[in-house]
Amino acid sequence: MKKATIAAMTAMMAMLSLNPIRTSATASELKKIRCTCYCEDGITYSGHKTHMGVIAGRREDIGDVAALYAINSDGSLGDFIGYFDFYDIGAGIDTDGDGIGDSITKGKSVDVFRNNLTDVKEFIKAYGDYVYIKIIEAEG
Ligand SMILES: [Ca+2]
Repeated sequence: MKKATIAAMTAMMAMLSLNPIRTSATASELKKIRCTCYCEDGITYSGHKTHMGVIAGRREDIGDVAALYAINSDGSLGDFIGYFDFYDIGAGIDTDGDGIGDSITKGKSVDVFRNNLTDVKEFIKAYGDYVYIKIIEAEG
């Protein structure tokens, strides 16, 4: 092989290794969001049984993944909490005074599934009422 061809191939291979082929998943910007917890066992909107790692969100987020991070006391990005599957939906907190929960459907809050009330209290004690969220959209 000619030196130029080898150099071109080497450069191409270097580019490939630096820029591995991305999956088609895309991630939203980090945003602060109200985060509540629930612990009612059951079948989620998506048909999966409730389990740790499930999160309730907007209907259009079903199938996506939420990366949650704590918020430090100064408002900066805190510890990574975990990845959660948007398997469930819900109403949430009433934000417009009509007596009907709407914060989840409006995308103003998410609801994290915990196994029991103790786990709910631990989550809230550890992270408070707000978290940072990044939504990783599933393919398609
Ligand atoms: Ca409402």
